[in-house]
Amino acid sequence: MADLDGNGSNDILWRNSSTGANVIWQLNSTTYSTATALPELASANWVNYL
Ligand SMILES: [Ca+2]
Repeated sequence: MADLDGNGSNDILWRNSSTGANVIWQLNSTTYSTATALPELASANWVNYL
């Protein structure tokens, strides 16, 4: 996991490898806070290492 928005709590990045869709779950401590959808990447071959 990684703190993607810099608020001090780790966030979870989800990726759908078949559609290229990306979603961030922002966590407040260990509690789900906000889901943020990111623009889809054209290629489903991208991989993240977070
Ligand atoms: Ca965060």
